[in-house]
Amino acid sequence: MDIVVFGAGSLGSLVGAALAREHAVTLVGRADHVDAIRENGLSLGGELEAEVEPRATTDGEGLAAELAVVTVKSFDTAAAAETLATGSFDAVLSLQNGMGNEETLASGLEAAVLAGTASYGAILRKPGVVECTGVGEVVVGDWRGGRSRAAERVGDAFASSGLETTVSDEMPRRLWEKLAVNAGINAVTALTATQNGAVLETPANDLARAATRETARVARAEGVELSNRDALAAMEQVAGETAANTSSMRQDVLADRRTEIDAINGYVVDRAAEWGLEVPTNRTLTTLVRAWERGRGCR
Ligand code: KPL
Repeated sequence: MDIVVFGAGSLGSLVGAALAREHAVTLVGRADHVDAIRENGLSLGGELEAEVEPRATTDGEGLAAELAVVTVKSFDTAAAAETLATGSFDAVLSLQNGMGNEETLASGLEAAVLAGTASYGAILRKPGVVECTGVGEVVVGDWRGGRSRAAERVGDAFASSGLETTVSDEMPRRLWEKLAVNAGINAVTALTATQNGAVLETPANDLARAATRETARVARAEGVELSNRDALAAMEQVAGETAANTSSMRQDVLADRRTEIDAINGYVVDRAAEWGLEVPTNRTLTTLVRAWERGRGCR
């Protein structure tokens, strides 16, 4: 399959390197990373290994492929949709954190839009070198739920590259479950400067569980069947499996970059307000991370 990975950060590079073992991959990324890939190829190390030579470019305009995998930060989704609209794709898969990305892509693109979640741990060590710090799972499916031929094909392409892949016909629930996981882990680890496993220990555990429970409650208000028990089990399972990993929000904070707080805990706060629900833990986490961003001049 011809695949464009749009947003070659940590996760995009990991997925791109794995896919390039079996497919014709073009990575769209930053200049230093693109230069390194053109010179020495892309090296994937850690718990997944690959030395591959995908095409790499900084210019995402006018590309054509069967599939575009979107891995940009959630606040860059609208810009990504505009750029992708200058090219031609049969399907576009969002493999991003946070909610609302699929709507943004669907409103700007003709292609079939798929939703995805990925729980692999990834760190971009230096330009051209990405490390898999935890084997997780990729789940793909139609973003509105239900069976989809496009999702089956994309699932096969991922699985044939050695990525643990599940095709799901209940993506809305999966996306809320992933949101509950990220709401529990990301801001807490970013603010306490800890690895993901710290949310299993007191006192971070109380905070993470409260944020996760609140998210599940909002999901239920939205008509999604996600019990507190399932959401908490998912959050603690991911925290356990990625215990030694640095969450993406902590990586952003360490690099003085804008975080995805608006699309994670901030999204929970916004949806809760629509339903008249109180989500004090998500509200506090959102306020603190936004205050950090303002202090660093990155919002
Ligand atoms: O998605 C993640 C992230 O860091 O954004 C988890 C699953 C928490 C893995 O670190």
